Amino acid sequence: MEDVNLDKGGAPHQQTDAGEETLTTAQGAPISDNQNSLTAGPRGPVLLEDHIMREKIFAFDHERIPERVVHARGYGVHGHFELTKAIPELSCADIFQREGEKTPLFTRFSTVAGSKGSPDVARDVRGFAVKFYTQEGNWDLVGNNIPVFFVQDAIKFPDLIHSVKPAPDRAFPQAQSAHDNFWDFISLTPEAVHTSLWTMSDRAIPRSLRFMEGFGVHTFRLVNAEGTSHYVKFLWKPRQGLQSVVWNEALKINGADPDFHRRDMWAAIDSGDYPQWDLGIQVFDDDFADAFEFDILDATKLIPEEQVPVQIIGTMTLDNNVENFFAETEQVAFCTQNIVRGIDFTNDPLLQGRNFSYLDTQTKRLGGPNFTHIPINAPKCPVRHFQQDGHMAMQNPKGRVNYEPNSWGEDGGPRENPEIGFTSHPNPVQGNKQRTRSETFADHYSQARQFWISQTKTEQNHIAAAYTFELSKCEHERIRLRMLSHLMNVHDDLAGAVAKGLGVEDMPDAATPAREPVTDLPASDALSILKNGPDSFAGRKLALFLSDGADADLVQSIESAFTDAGATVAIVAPHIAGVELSNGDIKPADEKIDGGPSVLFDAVALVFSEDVGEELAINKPAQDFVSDAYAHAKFIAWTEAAQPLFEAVGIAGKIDNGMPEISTEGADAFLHMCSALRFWARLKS
Ligand code: HDD
Repeated sequence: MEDVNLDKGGAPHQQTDAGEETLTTAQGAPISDNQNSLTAGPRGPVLLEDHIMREKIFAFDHERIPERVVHARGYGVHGHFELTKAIPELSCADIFQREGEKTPLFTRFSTVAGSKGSPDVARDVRGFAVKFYTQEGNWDLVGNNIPVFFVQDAIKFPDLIHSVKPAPDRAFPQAQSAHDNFWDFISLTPEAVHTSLWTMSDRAIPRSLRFMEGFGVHTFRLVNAEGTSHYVKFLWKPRQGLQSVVWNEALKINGADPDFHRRDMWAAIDSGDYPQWDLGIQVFDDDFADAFEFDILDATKLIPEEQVPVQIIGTMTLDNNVENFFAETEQVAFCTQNIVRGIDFTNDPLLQGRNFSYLDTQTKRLGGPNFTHIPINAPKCPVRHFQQDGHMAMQNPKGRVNYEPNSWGEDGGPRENPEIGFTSHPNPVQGNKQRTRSETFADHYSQARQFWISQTKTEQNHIAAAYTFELSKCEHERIRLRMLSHLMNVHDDLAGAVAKGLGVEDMPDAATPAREPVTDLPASDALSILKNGPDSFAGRKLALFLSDGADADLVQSIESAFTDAGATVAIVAPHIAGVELSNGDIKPADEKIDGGPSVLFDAVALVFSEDVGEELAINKPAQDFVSDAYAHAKFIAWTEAAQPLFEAVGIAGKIDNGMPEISTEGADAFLHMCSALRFWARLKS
């Protein structure tokens, strides 16, 4: 029984599970009453003197800090990087020297356009930012789940972001690119066409943060102890395999569970199913750079893995959820300028601009220059310098010396060290000051076409459908047609499908390319999601939709087949209290049917008893559950009593090879079938 406290004469309050420690003010003074303000008499005014109430409300009023201007919605987790292949011949970075050594890290995933409270499965690029706490300083690899970017020069970034964010007059749409402003900007910025193919692909609606790749995007340098430099691209390859959802599913997930991605990450780590990514590098030299069809400084281009193979040098394991979201995920401050000895920048104009933006934005967001003192941002190696003071300074130099050089000998503090200190790679630079874009950046269509021809037919259909959806949200025909004029330079099939979807009969003239495409590039399998899926159902989630009287042996066999294989099983039932199985056992539910629609799961099994089939057939959430699973090409196992439900949603006559009737012996076969994740053949009919 909870203890209802009425002894203060004020409003009753309940104390459950009272702890031993005394509540205090921020100054450490014990508090006697946390329920009632100080008033003059029992019904009199609140006194200004109430320092306890004022302090509490003051702290509350100041709880929010500005959300990130982009990537506001994010989810961070702790983990470590283990080096599996030392590369001293390429880089003297301390983190790359000793095989088997683990470096702690913090990774934050995010969407770009939406505000902090926006839904997780918006169509958007995902941020993939990793802070490595190396023994020679923090290295931040601030990447995305898409290897290319919309614009080539940082000066265009504010326009790009303004165009995608809610329009300034009406403050909508939130977390969406499907509107005039975005497509107006993109269609007037041909360099963005390639990345727009990626964001119209299923890459932009990942099933889980665990099932997507990460890319450093820019070309960086690796520099070894002798000062020799190689170019490098960094890539993260998920050991879980790639997987995305389909658009109709994404729309429904956002309603059913706006926290779908963060919940999935939290649950995986909480249950000990730690996601892992291999860190890959593509290394190349000036000869390759000179011979490559595109400029390696152009962030709207990638280097196909077939041209420069990916070498795996280590593995990231994410194994620890944050203890406090604000302290860690919100206050973490990534800066592209945070590199370490052995890694260096290139002249990529997007990267150079970013190096200004991140430091600047953190100073604003976190209130001053001392954000490196916040534990999540503080290096885990010695930090010694003469920087001091400022808001919230927590690490000021001790003693009288706060300058350098000085003649105070051992008391003089830290000294510079050319032997181990950071030195910039001395690549020669010469040229007139000018505002210009190199001719070598001007082919905007070749890699977009390469991306298109590298996709499976299913993926191509999704891309064309996504452009059609987004452009159909543009009120102005000129914007729709202008975008179509670019797609005509990418591929006739794409332009034709989008034109058909939009109902365009008179095709516009194709856009005039800034430069004729340099080459007809071959397909690259690495660019497809479906060609790089997992080979098992591990890490995925099955919904086991049960009715009262469901066969207990069958339920048991499905549950153990899937959980033994590293998958999760959620029980969905008409009531949250659960169902009574055929053997009389009560099986509690994880979700009531209308709280657990099939869009939240990777595959579904319907295990009903004879006498409830008709009853479930008229249950609307049950109907949606089945018809969505069918429409989203999911594998559906069923027992005979599900037939009335199939009939009610019009699929009784369409049972296909992705819909096995299931018996106790069939659980393993169903599990095996589910490792293909979706039965795409269904959507072709
Ligand atoms: Fe950015 C945040 C990734 C271009 C300016 N960016 C931010 C985050 C990621 C990226 C993952 C979130 C970090 C976190 O979780 O806290 N940004 C990219 C990538 C880009 C890119 C991969 C292109 C290759 N960004 C870019 C440009 C600019 C910025 C060109 C400015 C000129 N980005 C910012 C920022 C943000 C940011 C305003 C907002 C919040 C923050 O930095 O910490 O500085």
